[in-house]
Order: sequence, then structure tokens, then C-alpha cells
Amino acid sequence: GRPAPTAPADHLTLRRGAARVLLGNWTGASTVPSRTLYPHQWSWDSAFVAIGLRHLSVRRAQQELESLLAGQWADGRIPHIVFNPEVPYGAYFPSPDFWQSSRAGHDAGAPAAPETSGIVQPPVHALAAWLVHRADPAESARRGFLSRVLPRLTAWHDYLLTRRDLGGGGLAAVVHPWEPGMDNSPAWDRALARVEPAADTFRRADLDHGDPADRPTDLDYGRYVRLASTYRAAGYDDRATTHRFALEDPGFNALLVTGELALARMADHLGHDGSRHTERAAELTRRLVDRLWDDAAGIFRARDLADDTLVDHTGVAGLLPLVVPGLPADVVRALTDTLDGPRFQAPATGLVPSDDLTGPAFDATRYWRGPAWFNTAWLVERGLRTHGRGARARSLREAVVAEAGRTGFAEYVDPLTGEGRGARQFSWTAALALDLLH
Ligand code: 2M8
Repeated sequence: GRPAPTAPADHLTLRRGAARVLLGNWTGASTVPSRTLYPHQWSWDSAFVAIGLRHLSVRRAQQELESLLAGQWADGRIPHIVFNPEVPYGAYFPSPDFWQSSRAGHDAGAPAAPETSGIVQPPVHALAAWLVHRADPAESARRGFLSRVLPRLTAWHDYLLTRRDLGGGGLAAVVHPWEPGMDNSPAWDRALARVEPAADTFRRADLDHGDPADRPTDLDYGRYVRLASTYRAAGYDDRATTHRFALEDPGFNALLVTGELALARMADHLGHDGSRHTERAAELTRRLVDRLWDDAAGIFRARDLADDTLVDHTGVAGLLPLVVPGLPADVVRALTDTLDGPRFQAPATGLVPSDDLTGPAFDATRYWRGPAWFNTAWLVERGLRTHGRGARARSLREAVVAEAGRTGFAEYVDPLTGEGRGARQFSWTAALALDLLH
């Protein structure tokens, strides 16, 4: 059963609590996802954080994105981690000496400093930049915010649509389970089984702070390390390596569509012609539906480029294309039916579980194999509003706000019991709850 609800905190208390989390996790130029588990800057975390931070300080929200962009590579990629040199060695694995970006990634365009990882995360940044701009257009204009970030965000999307179009189908592929942000989702199990795990010569730092039952397994980590070190050995050059792991993820590509639409608005706002981006968004939307929509299952699925098939797996990433405005109406209808059907209905929280509740791999506590997350709920809420499902959006919004407050801004929530899991005072949980309170 659900734990007894605490007295419903009023919105003012919640806003203050969320603000305290964001102030506490601010390092001076950016925000750590968690002081304990994730002590550096993460790519899509920063985008979500900026979306919430804009309600507290537009200036800081801009800085959040700008400091991430300081780690961008010359080939356009935005790395999934920008390392803070002041964090002690061993506080997080894999650390800068594993990725060796400035040396191993030199030819691919890694900056001499800061040190970064060599892989990427979902492209939420253009949407975040546009929302940050809109929060205070005058301050944005004064600092030349859009004109500084637009070329960089364009280069980022160009990287994804050229170097990462590994299937030749006009979508971006992910080459590591950390890239779609849902590390140990069952969506990757079949593809990962082809990867020989690295010998256990590394030390996981996550288990110093997290319950092993909430985290990926050692076998998962062995494979994560193998894939990353193979990429590193190829100088992180997508042309010089045959990726053992290459999939088109529906969440990642749906975010790329919303990102292209945001770039179009930014370009128009600056008096440039945004139509190139509008056209790209329309083309990406068509590809997304052609290549990843599974009509029989009523959900989007990942495409495994090793054998060019859809992965037989149902997870929250397959609902995220709801954020795409140009989705065909019958697809939207099927997606909202799936959202409200037995596979995703978690009455203990009202949030959206990360995995099919009725599926064989569902695990209520283990990270991206079942728990409900706040960033995916925020995206689904936005998608519901985009498609005129106002009442349904409202109930999800209320769930996000209530659960964030009740769990002390937990990283994720057991969808069967409502118990908070993982880190607390987690940045994107606070940021996105704050956003939905506005
Ligand atoms: C988790 O991923 C990192 C690796 O990038 C980890 O497990 O150490 C994921 O939840 C990812 O989506 C998130 O961006 C990151 C930091 O919050 O943690």
C-alpha cells in the first residue's frame, strides 16, 4: 500500500523546498544532479535544471547552459558529463582519467579544457534555451544569450543528424546505454548481450551512495565500460569505429524534433530564417513514425541497427514522442490510450513508470527498469498539453508536484508503493516540480 500521506504541503512551501535544493546543488557556474551520487555537470540534467532555474534566476539558468556549452567539442557534440576539476578523484566513476577526452578525443575536437566524457545525452538543450529566453526576453537580449547559443546548438544538432545517422534513415543513433539517459532500461538488454563485459578492474563509486538493489548490476557496468573504452580507443571518431551498440531511441529523437522547432523560433526571433529547422523537424517527425512506431503495440520502440529490427520492449521512452507537435492524430490517440492502459497505470503515484508494469523485465526499484522518474513525467505532461489533453495533463502535473514534495525531491519513485528511491534533493526533480508550479 501507499505510505500514509503527509499533510499536503502548500505550493509556497514546495517552491521554497525546490529552490533550496537548486541553491544547494549550485556550484558557482552550474548545478550538480546530486551532491553525493553525481558530483559533476550532466548534459540533459543541466537542460532540465535550466528550465526550473529560470523561475529563480534567469541569469543562472543562462549560465547553466553556457557552462555546459563550454565543454562542447569542435565536431558539435555536447558531452554527457563536463567534469569539475575540484571534485576529488574517485568520487564518481568513470572519472576524467577514464575518458581522457583532451588527449584521446583531441582529433575529434575535444577541448583542451575542461575534461569531459566522450558520449552524449538527449538533446533537450535547445528547448531549454528557448524557454530560458522566454522567461525574460529583455535580459536575454541584454546578454546576447540567443545569438551566442544558437550557433552552438545548431552545430550540436548537425553532429547528431550527420555523424550519428548511423542507420542512414535520417534519425540519430545512440552508441552507449548512457546516451539515451535510461542506463539499464530493458530496451538495451538484447543489444548489450552481444557486448563482452570488461574485466572487473574498475571501482564503482555509485555503490558508496546508492542501494545496490536500486542501481545497475556489475555485469551492466562491465559492458558500459567495454563500450566506452572501445569508443575511446577509436578517438571517439564515429567514422573510425564500427559501433557494437547502435540503436535509434524514440525519446532521444523526439527531443531532437522539439529541439529543431526551438531552433526555428530562435532563428526567427533573431531575424534569421528558421525554415531550415522547421523543415528538419517535419522530416524527423516523418522518420520517427516510419522507423519507430509500432502500431500493433500502440507505442514507439527502439530500432536496433545491428539487425534493423524494432526491439520487442515497452518502456516510457516510447511515450515521449507525445512532445512532438506534428504527430499524426491516430498515433496521439493510441499513445494516450497506452499511457492510460494497464502497462503504465501506477495508482500509488500517478506518475509514469519507466517500464511496462505487466512486462517480463519490470523491476519496481531498479533504476530505469520500472521506477517512475520526474523528467519523463514532465515531458509527458508537456506532450499532453501539446495535443490538447488539458485535463489529463493537469492530473499528471499534480502528481509530479505532490510526489516531488512528499519524497524530498527523490531521484525516482517505486511506482507500486510510492516510496522514494535513489538520491534525494535531486536537481531535476526540484527544477521540474518548480516549473510545473508556475
Ligand atoms: C544516470 O546516469 C549516470 C551515467 O550518465 C549514472 O548512472 O552514473 C541517469 O539517470 C542519467 O539519465 C542522468 O543524466 C545521470 C545524472 O543524473 O544519472
